[in-house]
Amino acid sequence: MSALLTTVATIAGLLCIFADPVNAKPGQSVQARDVTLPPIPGSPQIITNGAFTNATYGWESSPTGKIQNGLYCITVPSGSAPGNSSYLRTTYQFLETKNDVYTVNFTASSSVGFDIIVQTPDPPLDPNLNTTVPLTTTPHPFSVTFSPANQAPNATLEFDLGGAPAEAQVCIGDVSMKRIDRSGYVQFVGPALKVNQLGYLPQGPKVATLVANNTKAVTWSLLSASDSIVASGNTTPKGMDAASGQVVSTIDFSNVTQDGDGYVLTAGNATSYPFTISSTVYDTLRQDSLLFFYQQRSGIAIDAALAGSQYARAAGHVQVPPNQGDVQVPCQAVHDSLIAYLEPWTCNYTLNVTQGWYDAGDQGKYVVNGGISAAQLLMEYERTQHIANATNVLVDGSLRIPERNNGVPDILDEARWEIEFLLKMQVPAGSPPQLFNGSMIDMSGLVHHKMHDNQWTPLPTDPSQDPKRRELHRPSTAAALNVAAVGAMAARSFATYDSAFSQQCLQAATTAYAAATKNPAILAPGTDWDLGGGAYSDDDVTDEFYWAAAELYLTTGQQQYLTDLTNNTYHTANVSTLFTIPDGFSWGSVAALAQLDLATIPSNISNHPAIVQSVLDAADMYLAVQRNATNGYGVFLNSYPWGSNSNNLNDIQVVATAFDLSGNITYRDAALQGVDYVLGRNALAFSYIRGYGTNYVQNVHSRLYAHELNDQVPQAPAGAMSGGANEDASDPPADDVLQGCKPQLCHVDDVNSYSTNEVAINWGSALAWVVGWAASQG
Ligand SMILES: *[C@@H]1O[C@H](CO)[C@@H](O)[C@H](O)[C@H]1NC(C)=O
Ligand SMILES: *[C@@H]1O[C@H](CO)[C@@H](O)[C@H](O)[C@H]1NC(C)=O
Ligand SMILES: *[C@@H]1O[C@H](CO)[C@@H](O)[C@H](O)[C@H]1NC(C)=O
Ligand SMILES: *[C@@H]1O[C@H](CO)[C@@H](O)[C@H](O)[C@H]1NC(C)=O
Ligand SMILES: *[C@@H]1O[C@H](CO)[C@@H](O)[C@H](O)[C@H]1NC(C)=O
Ligand SMILES: *[C@@H]1O[C@H](CO)[C@@H](O)[C@H](O)[C@H]1NC(C)=O
Ligand SMILES: *[C@@H]1O[C@H](CO)[C@@H](O)[C@H](O)[C@H]1NC(C)=O
Ligand SMILES: *[C@@H]1O[C@H](CO)[C@@H](O)[C@H](O)[C@H]1NC(C)=O
Ligand SMILES: *[C@@H]1O[C@H](CO)[C@@H](O)[C@H](O)[C@H]1NC(C)=O
Ligand SMILES: *[C@@H]1O[C@H](CO)[C@@H](O)[C@H](O)[C@H]1NC(C)=O
Ligand SMILES: *[C@@H]1O[C@H](CO)[C@@H](O)[C@H](O)[C@H]1NC(C)=O
Ligand SMILES: *[C@@H]1O[C@H](CO)[C@@H](O)[C@H](O)[C@H]1NC(C)=O
Ligand SMILES: [Ca+2]
Ligand SMILES: [Ca+2]
Repeated sequence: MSALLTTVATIAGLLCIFADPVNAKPGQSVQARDVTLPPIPGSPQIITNGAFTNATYGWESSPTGKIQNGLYCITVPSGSAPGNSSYLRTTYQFLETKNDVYTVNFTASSSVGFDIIVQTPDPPLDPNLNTTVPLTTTPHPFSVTFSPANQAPNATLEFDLGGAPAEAQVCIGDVSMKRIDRSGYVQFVGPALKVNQLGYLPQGPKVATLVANNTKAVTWSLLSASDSIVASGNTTPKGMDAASGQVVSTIDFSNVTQDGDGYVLTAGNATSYPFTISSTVYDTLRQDSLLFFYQQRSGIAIDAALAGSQYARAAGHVQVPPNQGDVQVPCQAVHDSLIAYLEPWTCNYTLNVTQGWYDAGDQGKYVVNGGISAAQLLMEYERTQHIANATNVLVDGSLRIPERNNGVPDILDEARWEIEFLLKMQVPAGSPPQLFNGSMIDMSGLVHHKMHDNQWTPLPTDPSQDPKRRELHRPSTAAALNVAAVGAMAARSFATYDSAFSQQCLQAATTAYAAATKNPAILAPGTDWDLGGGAYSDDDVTDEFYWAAAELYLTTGQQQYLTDLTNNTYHTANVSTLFTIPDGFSWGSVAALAQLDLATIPSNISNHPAIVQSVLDAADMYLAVQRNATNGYGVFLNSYPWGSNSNNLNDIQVVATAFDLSGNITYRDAALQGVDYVLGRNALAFSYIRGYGTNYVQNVHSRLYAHELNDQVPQAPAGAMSGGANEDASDPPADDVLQGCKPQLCHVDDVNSYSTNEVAINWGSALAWVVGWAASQG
């Protein structure tokens, strides 16, 4: 998850207009939340004496100026260089909070027209505001909005007046700065009748949720696009849904199997959003969920002909200025590694670590998160090789990616873009020893945990324009085991298409596994955080050892890996240890991935029936969550952590695999119902998937798609998924508008809400696996 990726923004010189944060649709009734919100702090004036009513108090200038008609006027000499040789500035005792939003207003004129710079410098970090405004002889009001990349206490606001073409009298007044005021925000929860806004499979379950503050059944009707009643019945009152605090009833119209678009459900006064019934309802999303990965690619130009002109961009991080990475990337500089590892770790080589996918809303590349993401794509492919009646539809030519028509299934091509990056992160054989806990040790064959900028970059940032130093962080056992597991998986799937690459993957995997076995406790620490990236720390790598041994055994059949995996404590652990609620599995808890593959992929393992049973038991555990009387939305969640949509989807992968293994239709129906949640059958009647449904996500947190901050960049492409409700949401918009929220309502569709609305590859891979499976049920 990108939970630890507290992303931030320097919006240098960004003038922007904000979309109305209230995502209300005309003609729809709006239910206000019934929790009482504490007052929002408001937006007090940040600048002291900005109207110069108290002489020059709080301001300093060079040269000295004087107050004239309520403006501060300075005679600026000609010829001085642009910059701060001549300036007017004030310092405010105020914290500029990263990812919050500020507006600065002022009025200015100059006797000689020229451009001045308005800045909030905070060296050595980039200024949060750095913009140019054109002065003319007429006093003109200016308004500049910016969203800080960096926390800046006691920042300075500075008007840099150098660069006048001739001696000029510059006058500035009415300086005002305020934080965004969200006090008018009303959360939109959509119509009271919540459906999967994309639609339902004809031969699948069809369940909707009605929010109605009573416990009596009411009549529901299903209307076709031509308004005729197709079916009707009575709602089933469920009482209070614990996660939303809403009193709900459910509607089951599973027996309707007639294809059609534009169906709506009605009950009481409520009318649902429209939806489709079709066996192909998931087919387009199956592709779009994978195109998200193409658009996250590093090291390759994104082709307008494939992605659409609005998503075309130059290759990111190929060391074409201003990029410093990712072709010869050094290890972290000692002044930062002292903070990250409490000792001066570094290395004296550079690696070419181009390619891979940008992790999330940021542009770092993290091996453990890239590992699980590539693994889920490989699992989506491998499922079609081993499960009866499942066929790979994501064949060569099926996706709009550069490798269409190269003879290799496109889903494998997409995974390979990440796998090639993962292999490049391996410490070269024979590398000099590196510092760990005071000793110099041989880390050859281990894998660098991550690579990213040494400081946060603004929203938006085009990856080709990122000027920051990119750095390798310390190798870790967990990263090595990810490469071992994913390398082994890739070796299997690529064997028939590219035996050289298959061999290369297996070689990297066995080398990484051996290095991890030799160095079993080089852990990624939580202290390696906020230096331009997230920590992805993990204190327990027993599960990573289990996953790596399982995948290497499935690929090679070798006794050494079988011995290691059967001896691993996870092999016979309780189902609730192997598969956790609500996580299912995650980048740091991968034991379940081992069991899913040991159950699915043929091998000679002796306790195969027990492993299959373990997956079925896990599915039963999730079914109990879904069927809990207090769960009105059919979701596999009983808590809502950061990226909760991915937790639900990973749980679905387990339940769907239980169906694949057993053919038991109960698992199939449960899994399909779980998918409805992310597409709108939720307390917010909100589709978290861009372009799918009616009321879908607009403002995901991403440097690529920060349209809300700059209309020169696009909104996210169809198929991009928001992380979703987070009961511990904390970021500037969430802190303003989600105080006291019920877990399932803790979401705000705001570009700065990284804790509820970010995109991430490991969430996208969960979506891809699940919709690939759901599409196969049509
Ligand atoms: C006005 O300026 C004086 C210093 O010249 C300062 O002592 C005083 O606090 C200021 N008044 C206000 C209201 O800021
Ligand atoms: C401010 O922006 C200008 C032009 O965009 C750039 O030349 C300058 O280096 C920036 N200043 C800082 C301190 O980053
Ligand atoms: C900010 O200014 C206040 C008041 O002058 C001071 O107490 C505080 O230490 C300053 N904070 C920082 C981080 O400089
Ligand atoms: C800036 O000016 C606009 C337009 O007059 C006004 O709506 C806004 O509140 C002002 N903002 C600040 C921070 O003074
Ligand atoms: C729902 O019913 C409860 C108990 O009857 C009542 O306290 C509450 O105000 C009602 N809520 C709404 C939104 O009508
Ligand atoms: C499905 O069941 C409902 C309620 O039990 C009934 O009204 C409807 O006619 C049935 N529809 C079909 C297509 O069988
Ligand atoms: C339905 O709408 C009518 C008229 O707008 C209103 O009087 C009634 O209370 C509503 N019923 C419910 C259950 O909301
Ligand atoms: C870095 O890797 C890329 C992709 O594999 C390759 O095209 C490029 O030539 C490499 N650059 C160097 C300097 O090795
Ligand atoms: C595969 O499809 C056949 C024919 O549709 C069906 O009889 C069989 O049950 C299916 N098997 C599984 C495991 O779904
Ligand atoms: C790299 O570091 C090792 C030991 O830390 C040292 O022996 C070696 O000379 C260094 N190589 C270079 C090229 O600096
Ligand atoms: C099994 O694991 C234990 C530690 O959990 C270890 O001490 C033992 O050597 C391992 N046995 C084998 C055969 O690898
Ligand atoms: C059902 O959910 C409630 C509320 O989340 C929880 O307290 C209870 O333990 C759950 N019951 C079961 C059987 O899981
Ligand atoms: Ca292909
Ligand atoms: Ca772990």
